[in-house]
Amino acid sequence: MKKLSEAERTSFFKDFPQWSSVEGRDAAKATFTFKDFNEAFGFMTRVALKADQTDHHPEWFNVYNRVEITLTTHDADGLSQRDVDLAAFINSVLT
Ligand code: HBI
Repeated sequence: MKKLSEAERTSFFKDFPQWSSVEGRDAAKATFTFKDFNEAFGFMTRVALKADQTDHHPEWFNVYNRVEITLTTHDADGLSQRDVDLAAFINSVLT
């Protein structure tokens, strides 16, 4: 797995405005807020099944209706196309 190029990284953050870069780390983070825990966990379940299928897993943290997600590719030590694909899937689940 190779890291995104500088140009690919720039277009990722432009095309996925919910995601922002992480201080001191080649990663992207976003926070999503839902109506309640049921909706938050329903979302997490969809993302979890996708992560399992693709063998690419988010770092995430949930409190009640809030889900904080960090995407990075440990095997590449930075953002890769796999993170872009998972961010696109997350967007498709949200809309
Ligand atoms: N998930 N985010 C992320 N990054 C990885 O590099 C990764 C993963 N899930 C599984 C996985 N790598 C496997 O290829 C093994 O390294 C466990």
